[in-house]
Formats: sequence, structure tokens, C-alpha cells
Amino acid sequence: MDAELFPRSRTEIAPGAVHLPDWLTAGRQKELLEACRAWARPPAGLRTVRTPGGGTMTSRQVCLGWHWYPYGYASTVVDGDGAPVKEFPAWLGELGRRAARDALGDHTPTEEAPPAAYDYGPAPYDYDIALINFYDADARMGMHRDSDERSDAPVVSLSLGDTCVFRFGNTASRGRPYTDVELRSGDLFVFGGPARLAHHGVPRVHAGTAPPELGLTGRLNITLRVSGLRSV
Ligand SMILES: O=C(O)CCC(=O)C(=O)O
Repeated sequence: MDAELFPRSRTEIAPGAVHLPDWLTAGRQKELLEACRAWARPPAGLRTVRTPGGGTMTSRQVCLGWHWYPYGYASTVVDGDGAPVKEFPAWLGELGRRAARDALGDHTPTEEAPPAAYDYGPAPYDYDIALINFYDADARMGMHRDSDERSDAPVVSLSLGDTCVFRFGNTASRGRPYTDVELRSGDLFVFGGPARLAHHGVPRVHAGTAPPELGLTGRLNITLRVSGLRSV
């Protein structure tokens, strides 16, 4: 491992938005990558997302649990091959809960433990959506809010492969103030409470920076969310 001049540590980027570097072990990253490769296969596999204005997103996406399309959720790939969305596995939900707890703390107030600084919604979170975005060297993601869910549970974001610049902004607009955070393979980013509806995006991917032992060219991001929707 590279010796860091300034070791990376837990950082609260904004109230309710926490970056935990190196949260996933190398082994866990490999397992997640293998799972992503399987999920990317058709039916209901990796696709290019078309926006209502006629554009296309440069990152490609596959969904689990609920299928996201601009701008809503469906149980089938309504803007693709029409297949039922792939199942959201229980182990991924458990990983999401652990991630939220590690980043934000156990905020179920008890007599001994005071409530957390912010209201993150009722835990434990029942994660039921994964959006998996694949970025090649030229892919980006514009500033947006995750606002199609009917739940205020924290969003969990896991990164694999190439390092990117993750821009974390504010709830009012796509513009400043924002903070640029370097997300590397294995990093965890969680945003909830007052940050849940903050704008965020990926203005840049640094090609060729993935750990060679992972065996991934490009970047994968796995975003876990609670839909608040009832299964059909
Ligand atoms: O790739 C990332 O780190 C961000 C993904 C994202 O913002 C999203 O899926 O809504």
C-alpha cells in the first residue's frame, strides 16, 4: 500500500454527510465487483440511461430491487428490455445498514445513549434499491438530488475501481457552495439527515487509478437507498 503523506480519515463533509476512506477490504471489493459483473448481464442488465430531454447519461447503470428511470421507479426495466428488475439481495441490505451505522453512528436513542445530532429517520434502514453506475474514463454525472424515493433514510455509496472527484453540494441549488471529495476504491460515503437531499455529482474520473489487484478498468459506484415503496 502507498504510504500516505496525509493519512485519510473519517471526515464529515457537511452536516449528515460522512466520508469513510478504505471502508471495504480488498477481498470485499473483489466480491462486490464479481457481483456487479453478474448483475450487469442481461436481462435487466447494464444499460445507457436516456433523459427526457433526449440526452444520454455517460455512466451506464443497472438497478436492483427497484428500477430507476428518469424520474421514478418501476418493477420492470420500462426504459430498456422490459424485464423484471433483478432482486435486491439480503446481504447487500445488511452491508448498507452496517455502512450507515459505521458512518453516522447508532442513533437509536436509549437511556444511556443520547440521540444523534441529526434526525436520520427511523433505523434500522430497510435498504431495497441499489443503483450501480459504471464509469469509463470519459463518464461523468451531473449535479442532481436523490429525490425519487419516499423515504428519508440515509443514502449509502460504495466506490470500486478508479478514483473520482465526487462533488457534494447543498440542498438549495446545483451550484456553490460544494466540496470536492476524492473517492477511491473501497471508500464509503453516506449522506442523510440534513444532507439527504443535497445536490451531488461526479465531474471527473481519474482513469487508470484503480488498484491493479482488483482487475477493474473504470469505476463502479453502488448506491443503496430505501424506496419507501411497497412491492407489488
Ligand atoms: O457515482 C457516484 O459516486 C455517485 C452516484 C450518484 O450520484 C447516483 O447514483 O445518484
